[in-house]
Amino acid sequence: MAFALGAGHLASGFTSPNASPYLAVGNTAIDFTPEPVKQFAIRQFGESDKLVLLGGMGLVILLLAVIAGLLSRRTATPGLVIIGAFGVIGVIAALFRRDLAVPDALPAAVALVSGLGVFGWLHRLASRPATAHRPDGNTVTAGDAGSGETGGDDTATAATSSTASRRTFVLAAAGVTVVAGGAAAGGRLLTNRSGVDAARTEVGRIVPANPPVPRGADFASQGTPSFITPNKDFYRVDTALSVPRIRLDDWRLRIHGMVDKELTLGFDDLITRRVEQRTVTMTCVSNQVGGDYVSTATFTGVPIRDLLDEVGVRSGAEQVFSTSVDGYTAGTPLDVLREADRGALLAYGMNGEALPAEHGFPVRMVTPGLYGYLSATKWLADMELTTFDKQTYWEERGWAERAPIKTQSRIDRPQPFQKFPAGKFTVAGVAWAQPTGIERVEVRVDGGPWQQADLATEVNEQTWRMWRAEIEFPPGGHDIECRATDKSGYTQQARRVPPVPDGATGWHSIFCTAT
Ligand SMILES: Nc1nc2c(c(=O)[nH]1)N[C@H]1C(S)=C(S)[C@@H](COP(=O)(O)O)O[C@H]1N2
Ligand SMILES: [Mo]
Repeated sequence: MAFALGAGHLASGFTSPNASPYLAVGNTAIDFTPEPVKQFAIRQFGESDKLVLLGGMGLVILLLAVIAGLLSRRTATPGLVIIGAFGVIGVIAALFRRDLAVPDALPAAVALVSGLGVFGWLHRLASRPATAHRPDGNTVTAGDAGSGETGGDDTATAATSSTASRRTFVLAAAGVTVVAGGAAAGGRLLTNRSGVDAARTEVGRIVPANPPVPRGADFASQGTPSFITPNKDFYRVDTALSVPRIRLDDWRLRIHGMVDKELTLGFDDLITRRVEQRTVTMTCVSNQVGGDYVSTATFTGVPIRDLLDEVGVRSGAEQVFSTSVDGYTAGTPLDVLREADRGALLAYGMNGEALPAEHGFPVRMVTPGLYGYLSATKWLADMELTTFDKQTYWEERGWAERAPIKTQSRIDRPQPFQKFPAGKFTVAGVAWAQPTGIERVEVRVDGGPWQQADLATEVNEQTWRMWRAEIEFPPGGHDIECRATDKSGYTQQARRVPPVPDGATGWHSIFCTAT
């Protein structure tokens, strides 16, 4: 099993990284996982959900391999059948994935054939000792190729020879495992050959540095996040089991559908157009109240509005249906993309460097004020102007067609269940209401009167706003709650609404103890 997976991974280094049987099957498993299970996994494991899935798959495969081994004590057939079934599932998974083409079934086929071959060989080793010595000193050759059965008279022979053959088998199996590991590592190296790191350095040279953040834009020394989220800390949510690695020269973006004239752009074509820099707070629709799927960065890119003007949008078009290199799809409402002040970008720069591979290198969408799932396609490959009839990845799974970001606030200090000395204590946090902006944040303790918090300097209405309030805490346990009011006059309501289908709401509340 290990050899099959290793060989498949190596072969995927020559085709497409996602064609590795392990990843193709994992990605298919994600697609077929019922939405509630997915929600559960995201809640339980957060950004580690993919590692958990890959690890879980590993365990299941290991278990199956052990069972296959035990079933194959007499003949190789059960093991061959299980490996064969696995290989066929891998080939089918590769053939039916939207992000893979027919040649991408090759790694799974390599895994299938090599898995069968290696298993057959190991099985023969395990069941056919080469030579053995009878207790009486006569040398015999026991067993037939492929048959582990020994005659009734040869019990002693079988015992001795099985010790010898076991040693050979264990050595061979260990050797195969090492080769499998080497093959998997080789596949990884080949994948990285795409030179994404070098290309990122290259692109980084044309990304301007971030503008200075206004003084007082955060209360980081009092427990809020820094105003700009460093790229390495920026939240990450996507369906990609392995990060797509795209060579700059291979990247193309096609804009088509309900347009007057279709456009296909390479990276160099894109960056010759007018470029803007925008500081935006992004957040995920699956973010729970109080959650941390929210981050802020300065993005550099080409206004989507300009490109829409260039291709000439036909009347009747309702959304930009975008597709990523790995087959993810999203539908961004056209009216939002065409708003004069919205500033949706095809971004290639993030905080003064090229987009990190995890965040969509070379080009992604960024749309201020909309949840990421329908407005922020990473590893962008295609934009089609269509009507809302065309369903996207998350819509097919019950999420909303339109999803403006909901006004939200979060307490960052104290942390839940934190203990601190009774008396004056500064409670601090963050609030957001892109693209409207935050007007006011209030805090209350133990259901008492609302107290207005100090707001940090506003950077723009498309970003979060930090807040803090100094509060007197008598000794004992306390519930702290916060609520934000945005510039439209809307105040967050208490009732907790879960993330599905268009974003969570409700007041964040935490329990802490003043000692
Ligand atoms: N290709 C692709 N783009 C994607 C996604 C994805 O799964 N695949 N997830 C979206 C979601 S749900 C969110 S919230 C944002 C997150 O962007 P980030 O990972 O850079 O923070 O990317 C969006 N773009
Ligand atoms: Mo998201």
